[in-house]
Amino acid sequence: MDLALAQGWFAELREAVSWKAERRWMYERKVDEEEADAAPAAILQAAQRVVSGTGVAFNSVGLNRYRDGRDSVAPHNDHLDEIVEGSPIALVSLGATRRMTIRAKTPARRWLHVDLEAGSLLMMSYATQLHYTHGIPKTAEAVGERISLAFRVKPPRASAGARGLYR
Ligand SMILES: O=C(O)CCC(=O)C(=O)O
Repeated sequence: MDLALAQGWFAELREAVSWKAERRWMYERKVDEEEADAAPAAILQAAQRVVSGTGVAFNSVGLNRYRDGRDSVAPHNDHLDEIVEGSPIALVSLGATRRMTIRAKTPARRWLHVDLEAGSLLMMSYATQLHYTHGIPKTAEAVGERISLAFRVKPPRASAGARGLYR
């Protein structure tokens, strides 16, 4: 993706989103729902690009904000009861590059590192969640702020909250 676009989305989301601590603020929506107006434009644009580029009908996006190298996400797999079976997860990265560690759950626990650069899209398959953990470790390096958008396909009931767009 164009770096200038990624930088624009980053700047908009920093301002428009009421961040709680450093992470996790969840929008649940369908791209064509009328409540879509309530989401920041950057989220709608990103959702449209990710849906059209991947062909996957993502209907949920979770936001994570890493203020600096001390903010991290422990190794985990996504809650499989909260996503449609077989559906992938897409991560869009904005801001500073952070390194993700992906590690097999079973011996010999093979691992790999992926540098998540601004404007990049990382797709993780459903099977990845069964067999691997992923996390963003802390780093002592002087890194700037990062925001990631995690797109998921949630079952209809889980995505139809009382408040429609938000959950
Ligand atoms: O920030 C990221 O790219 C990873 C986020 C993550 O692991 C998650 O939302 O489950």
